[in-house]
Order: sequence, then structure tokens, then C-alpha cells
Amino acid sequence: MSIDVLSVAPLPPKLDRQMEEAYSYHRYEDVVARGEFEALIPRIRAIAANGESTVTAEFIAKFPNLEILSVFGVGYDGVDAAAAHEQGVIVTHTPGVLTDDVSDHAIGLMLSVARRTPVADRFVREGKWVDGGFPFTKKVSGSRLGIVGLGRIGTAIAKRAEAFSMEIAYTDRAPINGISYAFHETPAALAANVDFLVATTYGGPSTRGLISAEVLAALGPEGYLINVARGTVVDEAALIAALQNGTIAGAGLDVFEEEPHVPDALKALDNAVLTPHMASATHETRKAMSDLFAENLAAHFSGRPIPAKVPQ
Ligand code: 8YV
Repeated sequence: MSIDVLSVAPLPPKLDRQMEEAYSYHRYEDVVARGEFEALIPRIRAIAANGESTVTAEFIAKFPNLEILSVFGVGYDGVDAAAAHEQGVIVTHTPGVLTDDVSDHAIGLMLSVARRTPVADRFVREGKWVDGGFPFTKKVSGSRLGIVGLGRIGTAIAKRAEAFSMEIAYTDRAPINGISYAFHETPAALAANVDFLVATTYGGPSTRGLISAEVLAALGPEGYLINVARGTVVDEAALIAALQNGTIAGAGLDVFEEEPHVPDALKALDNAVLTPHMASATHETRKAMSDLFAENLAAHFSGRPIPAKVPQ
């Protein structure tokens, strides 16, 4: 008997086809549009979601035979994992395989915003070079880096930053054993002591607005913010004001509060480098994420140990 899986998020096309071959695979929007959703509910044994999906406790509770909720992404802040666990539903995700890409992208954003690469590119294309050189920018090597959330990705960014001879500091819930980087109790205290502040913490209610107006003021007019975590971690309205007023020097952002919608005020700013939540979107990493996602499900349904379960 084939296993019914409901997908509530777009997955890479190749993974989508793989899912169709392995399971009775239903896309939420399609079944709702065809009026088949209610009848399908008792058959669903797995839900496929991604890092941007919202899967509430109420939604999970609809499925009496749900066994597993598999997230394509490391961050599962949009999924009520506690409610899933309470209902005996396993939650899985894709940690580890995207660490390199996300940390590479954070370093790329840092270099881009400090050296003003997109603005310099336009400067050349628009023929402005013939009228004079490009204004000086900010040196990255040897400057101070602050990491908000020293997990897998934060640690990988720090490792890369060491090669740039950066002075590294961090904040987290508590100092981490065996880490020699300077620890600061709060994001504001960290921000006050660095040139680049990088957010790599998890999303969700507990980190909403963590990078507040106060933190941005502490970062100061020579400071830069990089966000590869979740848009919700930063108070976006405060960030726009800080970029407009020169409260901070610039920002490199891969994530936004209301993706894929980015405020026009942010788009209008030259001191912001904006990318479309693409930090993990390389061919290599999306393949590795797809494999891990597929194996999380396959392992569960064939009784093998599940490689990447979200802890209870
Ligand atoms: C993905 C992510 O963009 O892993 C995460 O938490 O946010 C990203 O890697 C996303 O999950 C894929 O849609």
C-alpha cells in the first residue's frame, strides 16, 4: 500500500519527482483547489515542508494518522515542533549539509556591503569610471566580527573569518565551553564592540526582533549588519530607519520579514545588499538537502534510524 504524503511547500523539481515516484504525493494547494483535502486528511502519514513553511498546532492536529513532518531546510521555526511531538509526530530537518553554503554567503554579503561591490559594478556599467575613481570603501580583513548565535553556521563563519584575521566575538544563551572567542551577554553589548554583526540564530518567537533599534544604535555609524538567519530576527522597520539615517553603515541581507516581499524603502538604499533567501541555493547543496530530506522519510517508513530528527 502506498504511503500518502502531503506537501505544503515547493520542493526542488527533481525532489518533487522523486517524491511522486516513491509515495502517493499530494500538493496542498492542488488538493484544496480540487476540493479533495478533507477526504485525504485521514490518509496522510507524512507532511513535507520547508524552512519558510508555517505549520501550526491546529494544522497538525487535523491529521490523526500523521507520523512524520519532514522539513527541507535546517530552520524549522515555522513548524510547531512541540505540538507535533505532543501528538507523537516525528519532525526532521536538513542540518549540516548547508552549513558551508550559508556561511560562504554570509562572508560574501559582508564583503559585498563593505566593498560596495553592487554599487561599484553599476558604476562601471554606467560609464562613470571615466569621470573619476570609485570612493574608498571599508576594509574587512583584520576588522571585528560579532556572531549572534554561535551554532553550526556561526562557527563556520567564524572559521572563515579567522582566515581574514578578524577578531571574533559572539553572543548566545550562555558562553559555550571550549570556545575562546570573546563572549558578550547581549546582542547590544556585542554590537557595541564589533564592525560586522552577523545574525545566525534560529528564528521563531524567542528571537523575534532580537536585533532591535537599540542593537543597531550600539553597532553604530561604522557598523554593518549581516542577516542569514530569519527576517524576523531583525526589527526591519528599525533597520530601514538605521540605514536611512546613517545610524549604521550598511546591511547585507538574505532574509526578510515578509518574503518574498521586500519593502521598497529597503530596495531604494544603496548601503544595503539584498539577496533572495538563496544562501543554501547551490546545485550541490540543494542536492545534498534533497537526499537528506528523502532519506529522513524513507528511513522512517522502512524502520531504519532517521538521520536528522529534531530533538524533542
Ligand atoms: C532554505 C533555510 O531556503 O535551511 C533553512 O532553514 O531557510 C533555507 O536553507 C529553505 O528551507 C528552502 O526553502
